Amino acid sequence: MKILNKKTSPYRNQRPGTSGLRKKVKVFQQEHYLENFVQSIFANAKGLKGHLLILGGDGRYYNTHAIQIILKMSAALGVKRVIVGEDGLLSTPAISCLIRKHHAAGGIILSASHNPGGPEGDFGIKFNIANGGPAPTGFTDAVYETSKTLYEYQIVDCDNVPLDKQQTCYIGDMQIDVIDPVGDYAQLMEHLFDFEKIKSLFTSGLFTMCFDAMHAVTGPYAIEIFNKRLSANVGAVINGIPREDFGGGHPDPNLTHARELVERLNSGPGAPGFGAASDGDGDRNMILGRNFYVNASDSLAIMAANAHLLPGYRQGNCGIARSLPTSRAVDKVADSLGIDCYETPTGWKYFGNLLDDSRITLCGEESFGSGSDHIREKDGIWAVLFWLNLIAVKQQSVEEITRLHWKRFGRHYYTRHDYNAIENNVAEALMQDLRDSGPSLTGQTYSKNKVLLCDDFCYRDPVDNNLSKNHGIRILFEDESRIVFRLSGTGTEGATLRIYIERFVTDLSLHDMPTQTALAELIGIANSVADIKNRLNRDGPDVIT
Ligand code: VG1
Ligand code: CO
Repeated sequence: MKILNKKTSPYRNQRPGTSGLRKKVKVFQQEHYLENFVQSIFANAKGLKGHLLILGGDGRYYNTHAIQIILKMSAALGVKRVIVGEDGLLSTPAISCLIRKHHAAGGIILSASHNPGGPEGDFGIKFNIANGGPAPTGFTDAVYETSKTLYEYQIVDCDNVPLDKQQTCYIGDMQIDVIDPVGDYAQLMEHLFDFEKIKSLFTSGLFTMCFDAMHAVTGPYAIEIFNKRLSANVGAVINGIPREDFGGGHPDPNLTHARELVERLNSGPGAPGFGAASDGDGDRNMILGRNFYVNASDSLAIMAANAHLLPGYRQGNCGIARSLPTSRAVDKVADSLGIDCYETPTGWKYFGNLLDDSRITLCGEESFGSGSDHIREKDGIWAVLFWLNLIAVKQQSVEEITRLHWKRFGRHYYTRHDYNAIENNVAEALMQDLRDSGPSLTGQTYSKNKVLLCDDFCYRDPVDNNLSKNHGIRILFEDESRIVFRLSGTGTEGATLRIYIERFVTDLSLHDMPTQTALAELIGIANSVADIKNRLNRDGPDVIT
């Protein structure tokens, strides 16, 4: 085995964001760009040498190219064995599952999640640690520091490894197992949910579903689990073949991007009773009923309130966590169950310690993400199975389950307004001004609604005591309404401003308003407090979810 010492020079823009390093494909195609970042990971991931690495991605353009490079660099590092998905495919939750199942030292995930793919699209790379979850910020900060002074990397000079069939091969002493990407994950799902009961929904002939894999990585998982193991109806999986460019679409499961699915669910009495979609790397989910949309924060709350009804969660929740911008619907459930509810910064990495320390069972984010202690990533197919199992147990529709939940706990109207590709300095100034003016908002009244608190969210991890700051400006009102402002950490073009708005309504007669109408007053307050119109010079948000 011939190890080459390659000379390189550092790139200055390799700081990982909310979920790994994400850049345009064109950026990753610069000479040594990917190699530099991988070497920076290897320099900090001390456990990899002599151990097992899990490797795969969401199938987007550049995925297999990156896998070949990483395999050759892993052999140069002295990794003992690599498990890689056939055709280079592994969903993010499947990688988390495999790391845990095979006691790997870590995993590398190649994905830019819900960002578009193809040569003009985005690419990304993320390192997960031995617990199966995203590396914590201490690690990603260290990787960034290394990348700034990196002048050399090591790679084996050898042929590409065939990834198109399941087999075992070697680079030098390093064993490479090309495996079925679905098997281990599907087995874990069977352990958590009552597949027989879900199957009886479909065999009754009265229930149909439609899952939109959005031409991304969940296609093979959905076909194996929904079609083969659960005998779902014909047409249960659409867009099920992964493509390098996601069929030219945007693999983001929301009402804007999963339009084909939404149209099917809204197509009248013959429409499927259940609809769902996942994102590029399979960790997100959107849940729909016939002509009915469940927002992700409500979905988390409903799961938390009903978990004890499902086989994998019979013992109930030991606690719950949600990210800061996620609505407080789940807090009401935690209150009623008498368990802790943790509020964390955005990004799954902040749930890892809480899960490892058995402080929480379920956790989730407003951005179409939910998960549990079964792995250390959010999990799209898992959420779909959770809902299917719940429907099978309750024998109620998605809409009935959701409305009864609102009746019991109150309804949290919720929306997120995104302004994309803003100039960085404009976005930074907007946030800084909010930070500066925040304290003076406390005590002020807007449309009879008093501001109880305005601050920049800080989080002290209760397990390792680490403090992390500046995670978003939150304005809390007396009537439990809330506005949160933060900048995205996953975009690849300028800055993205996210404004999250929620309002809590207990009065049943007010549970039928269109969301944007119910929130109109608060949206107005948010826009005026941040002076959106003047600063951004736009008519409205680019994406509303
Ligand atoms: C977004 C979401 C966040 C999520 C992250 C990764 O981050 O808001 O909730 O954890 O994407 O999701 P940001 O910083 O752009 O708001 V994904 O499916 O990568 O894996
Ligand atoms: Co994702």
